[in-house]
Amino acid sequence: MGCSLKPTEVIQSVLAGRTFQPAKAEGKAFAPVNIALCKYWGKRDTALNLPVTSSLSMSLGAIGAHTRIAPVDGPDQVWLNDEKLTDADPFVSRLRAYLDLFDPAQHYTIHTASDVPVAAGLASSASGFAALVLALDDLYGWSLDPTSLSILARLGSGSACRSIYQGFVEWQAGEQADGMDSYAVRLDADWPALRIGWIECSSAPKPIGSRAGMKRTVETSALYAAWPDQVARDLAAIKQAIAQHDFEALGSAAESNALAMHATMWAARPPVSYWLPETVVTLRAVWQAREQGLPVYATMDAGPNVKLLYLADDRERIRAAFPQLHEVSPA
Ligand code: 2P0
Repeated sequence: MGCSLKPTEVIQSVLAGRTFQPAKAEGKAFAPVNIALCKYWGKRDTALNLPVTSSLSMSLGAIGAHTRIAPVDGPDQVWLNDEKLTDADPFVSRLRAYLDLFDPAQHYTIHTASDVPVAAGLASSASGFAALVLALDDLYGWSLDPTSLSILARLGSGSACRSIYQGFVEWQAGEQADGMDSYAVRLDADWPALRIGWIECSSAPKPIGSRAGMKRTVETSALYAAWPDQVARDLAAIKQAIAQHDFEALGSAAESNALAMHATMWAARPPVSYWLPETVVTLRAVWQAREQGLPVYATMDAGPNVKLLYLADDRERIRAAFPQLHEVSPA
């Protein structure tokens, strides 16, 4: 439907005449990490990061990225967790490519501190791009609404559009070619007892990034055709489970959704596999604990580590069953 736009045209349209005149010396912002309960895997437009399906996530409260940005005359200067990065660093080139979409002539000093554990396989690009957009909005005094901020964050990294909000967040896939209807909304729901933790299976670099992994899956996996229907079912079940605080319904739909996403990857040619032997050992331990009566479910993203879903009341039993658990839940 409609006409596709270039990323620069989307930005011009969203900014609607706002200027690049700083309103203050430095823009500052925080954005949370989000963990998808119903996953985003596959794009219908790679330039605009438009997804094939909607997705639904939970933001992790105070865990995320803190970003400060100030204009400079010289070259860009980028610090990550107090370490100055070189221009050759992939983090810097990705930031620069994104900032070029706004104004290629403007350079910045950027400080980002991420309290996402580096080895966690928790999507740090999502909180990073969301914090960057919020910091630009602060610097230039744009006062954009959350929908506009979500669209801008999506152009940096798809899942970043969900990190504009706390709580439960749905990224509505939209249908338009220009993606102006593809942004995140916060669900009118909360569930303070719901917890997320993670178990490290490996800190080794991933064999393939999620961007290339999802492209290969869409292009070559015979199972990908079934993915949109699976998402439609899981999304409905997860939204209902959140509304009713039905933990078993939530956990079972979220776990099945994550495993189905990985099944589409395994069927790609060549296969996209993030799993290691430790991943399988951990998943089997989760299933065994559940069989023995412990309410715990697993979810996984584009990496070998396993995230656990559980309720606050079961925390001590979960810690006893999984002593290696890192608790990251919003609390
Ligand atoms: C998600 N992931 O929903 C899914 C589950 C990984 C597995 O969003 O190319 O870094 O920047 O749009 O957002 C990771 O993909 O990809 C991701 P781009 P992104 O959380």
